[in-house]
Amino acid sequence: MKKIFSAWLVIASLAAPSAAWAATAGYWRFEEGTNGGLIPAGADTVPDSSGNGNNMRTFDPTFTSATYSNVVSPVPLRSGLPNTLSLDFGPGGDDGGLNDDNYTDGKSINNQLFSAITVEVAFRMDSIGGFQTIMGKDGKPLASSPIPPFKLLVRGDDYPNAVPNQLFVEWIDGDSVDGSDDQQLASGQTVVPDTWYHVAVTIDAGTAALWVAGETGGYQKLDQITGDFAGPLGNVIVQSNTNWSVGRGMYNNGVTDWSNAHIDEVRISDSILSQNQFLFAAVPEPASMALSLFGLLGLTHAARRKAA
Ligand SMILES: [Ca+2]
Ligand SMILES: [Ca+2]
Ligand SMILES: [Ca+2]
Repeated sequence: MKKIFSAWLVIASLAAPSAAWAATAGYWRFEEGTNGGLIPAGADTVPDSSGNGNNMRTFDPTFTSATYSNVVSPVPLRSGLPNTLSLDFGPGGDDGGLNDDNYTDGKSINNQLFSAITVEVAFRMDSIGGFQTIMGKDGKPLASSPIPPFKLLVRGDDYPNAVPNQLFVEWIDGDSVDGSDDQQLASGQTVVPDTWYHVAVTIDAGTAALWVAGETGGYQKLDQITGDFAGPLGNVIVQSNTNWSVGRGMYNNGVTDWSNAHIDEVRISDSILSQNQFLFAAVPEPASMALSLFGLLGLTHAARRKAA
């Protein structure tokens, strides 16, 4: 028994270094408010729970504040932390406009260069129609393109492949010189309202992937591309000292594409997280559960035989 225990310790310590490499750059949980309440005026009003001080703010809560809501994802967080509030963007709360956002005004994450990145967010559309950005990074890094550094949105058209209202990710990679550095991932599925989607976008120097889990089932890799994404400093997203934003995006250097959606648990990590490190404890369908259980039983059986 002791032997087995120390063997596990060795395995655990071997595994530890890679776990330590993964660091959270920013994690906005929206747990700080009260149901039905607004974001207060001023700086640092939407705290970053990563400890890195990348707090967000809203522009002016008389009209740009999302409303704290107790409508949250039915899928629990992998961390085991309770999730009680999201932010409801769009009409209602402060005013009737589609004009809510919050952003990392002047924070260090704006300048952070990622040699690998995982961007995670959960959202539930309150309505579908038009281009609606869930989160993004502001700016217009290329003279030849209106695209901001990063944008995760539900499209208002049927691009690509004639699939209406897809989840779409677009970013300008690190060695940005022209429009060919505008990279895209698409879900291939129409987003429907009143349903939670849990998204993880992973980008390193050579591969980018779009993972999505719904309200049931595990995370699924819906798209993957390969390319040359790293810039001279190793950064896989173009260098630009601009805000990360939630609730809207940018186009041609102007704020736009506001969303009517509940958005929650936004996390940016400085490495590629694996499927079993993603934010939500999305459980695979019974069929694949049975398969992995079968695999486990097989392993136990093999171990027994070895022991015997
Ligand atoms: Ca939350
Ligand atoms: Ca508003
Ligand atoms: Ca809304």
